[in-house]
Order: sequence, then C-alpha cells, then structure tokens
Amino acid sequence: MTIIETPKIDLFTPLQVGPHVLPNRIAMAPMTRNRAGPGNVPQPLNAVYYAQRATAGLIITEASQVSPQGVGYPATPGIHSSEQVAGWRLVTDAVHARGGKIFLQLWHVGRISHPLLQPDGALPVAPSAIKPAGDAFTYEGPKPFVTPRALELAEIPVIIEQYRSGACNALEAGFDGVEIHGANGYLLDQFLRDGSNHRDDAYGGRVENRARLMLEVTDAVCSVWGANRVGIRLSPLQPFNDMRDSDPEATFSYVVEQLNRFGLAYLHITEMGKEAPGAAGPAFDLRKLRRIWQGVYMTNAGYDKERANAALAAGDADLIAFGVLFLANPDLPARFAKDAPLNAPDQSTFYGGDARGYTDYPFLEDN
Ligand code: 8OZ
Repeated sequence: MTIIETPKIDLFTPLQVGPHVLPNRIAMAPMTRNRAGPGNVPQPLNAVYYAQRATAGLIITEASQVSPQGVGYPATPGIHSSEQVAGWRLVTDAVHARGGKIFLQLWHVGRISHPLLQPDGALPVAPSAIKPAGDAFTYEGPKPFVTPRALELAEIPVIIEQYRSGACNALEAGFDGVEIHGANGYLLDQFLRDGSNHRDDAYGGRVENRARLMLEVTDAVCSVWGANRVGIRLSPLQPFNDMRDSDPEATFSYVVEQLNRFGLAYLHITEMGKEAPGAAGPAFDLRKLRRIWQGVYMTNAGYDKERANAALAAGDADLIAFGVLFLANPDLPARFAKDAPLNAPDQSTFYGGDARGYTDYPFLEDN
C-alpha cells in the first residue's frame, strides 16, 4: 500500500480565485490611507504605493466611495468620476506591470459621514435615523456625528445603481475584480445589523429583510463583473463605528448562506472584535462561517506568518489578508519566505500625509 501524503497548505501554496491563479495566499488587506488628490482622484503616488506591494497574491485597495454621497473621510479615493477612473488606471497599470493582481473595494459609508463632507451640505443617509456615537473626520477636524436621514424606500434602487455604476467604473479602470465592502459599520453593514437598522419595510426587521440590500447590491455588481471576480467583506463581531447586533451568529450565518448562491470569488471575514466578546453582540466561533461558506475563504486581523500558516494548515482559511504588516513591509512575501525581520509600522502616518510612512518603508535589499 502506498500512502500518498497530501502536501501541507501554507502561505506559498498557489490558490485559484475565480479566473485568477494567485502565486501565494498573502493578500494585502484594504486599508484607508487618505492620500487621494483633489476631487478624490488617485494620483501617481498611490500607484507607487500599490506597485511596491505587487508581490501580494492579491491586493485589495483601500475602500473607494461609489458616489459623492458615499464619502465619509478626507482624501479617500472615489470610483464615480472619469478623473477617478483615469487615476485608478495609473494604479492598475503599475501593479500589472509588476505582475500583481488588484481588486477595488466598493464603498458607501452611510451614516459615517458629516454634512461638511456631503454634496450641498446634506445629511448623511442611513437605514434609520440613528446617530452613531463618536466623531466624523472632516477637513475641519473631528466633528460629532449627526443624526442621519433614513433612506426612503424609493431611494434604495438609487443606492444599488451607485454600486453598479462604481463596478462599471472599476472594470473600465482595469481592475482584476472588486470587493464589496459589507463590513465595519458602513452602509451595507448598517442595514444588516439590527443595532443600526430599525426599519419596518422590506429592508428592515427580520434578517431576510436586513440582508436584502447587501444581496441586491451583490447581484448588481455580479451583473457587471461576473460573480467569480467579485468578493465581499463582512465583520460579524466588529464594534467599530458604534455597531452591534442582537444575534450576530444568526445574522451572519444567514447572509453567508445566501451569498453562497452567487458563486463569488471569495468571502472575506475580518475577525476584528473577536478579542472583545460582547461589544458588538454575543460572540460566536467564526469558524462556523467557514463551514457554511462554499468557496474561497479569506480571513484577517492580526495574523503573523506563524498563525497564518497554522490557519491554512488546519483548513480554517484559504487566504490571509495582512493589513499593518503589508503597510510597513512592501515586500512582505519575500520577508516571510526568508524569515527576514519586519519593518515597524509608524501609526502617526497611517491616515493622510505624503510619501512619508507611505512609499518610503524600506525593501529588504535596501538594508
Ligand atoms: C479606518 C479609518 C477609516 C476608514 C474600514 C474603511 O474600517 C475603513 C476605515 C478604517 O473599513
């Protein structure tokens, strides 16, 4: 009898994601860096930053608003104007020239905004008129959040159209796929979780209704890209942006089951909040979502090489997204491969500013 050993899966085992074969399982997590130019247009510096990180198995861009209404922070890139499409084209060309793959993250912040950031000083929109605790970040500094305006039922198709149109623009900009930002307390997550959704129409109440907008947006985005080039990110236990749910296990089990029907490129779960059980609602074992999901499963939050390899070997995930480690180490895969030391991240330059703390982290060969 011959025993055939199954090779152990690790960060350097290639992975098929939709039509793409990723050379490794080291994804670059989406990270807001607030360095877009005037008009929320990506600029040459942004192309340098992403191209430096092109050895990632997959890059997921920072969240990018699908409409002027979808913005919630200074200098985040958009994907709703022709200037922005041209700016993103610099990024995709630079990443492709280095052999990388890059998905754009489609974003609408909902209530996590402020009239100072909105067209005509309008109120931010949300599922319900519930003010989140905390401050918005505006060009004039932090300002307390305001009570948002609840979207009318008749406006929901307009929101879906914003995502569809953003998806079309991302296609035109030369991306390899898109990720729907369904996480971290922004619009789709605000609809999904019952702490922020008190509606009594077809988009509120039971989970089938609260998940409706996310599923309709997914359908619209898949109609542009084909499902196998569309991923989605969820954050079941994330309290950030004043989020909670009375039953995260039921809510997220339902939505993941429903998402199975599309045949998406991947499901991306951020485990943020797992370490503070209860803050966003009763905790549960997130591996339950891995078991429900019938496709490529990406996980994220605080992984290092060792924990990532352990998760891959155990079958708890197929792909790991690294945030801060990738921010500070443009050549993270090479460093992992060689067990080389890692650069320390500088928190003071995470959000906003210039090349400093953005494109000047040294490569291994610079040392
Ligand atoms: C940090 C600061 C601003 C935005 C997210 C898009 O949490 C974000 C974000 C993170 O998904």
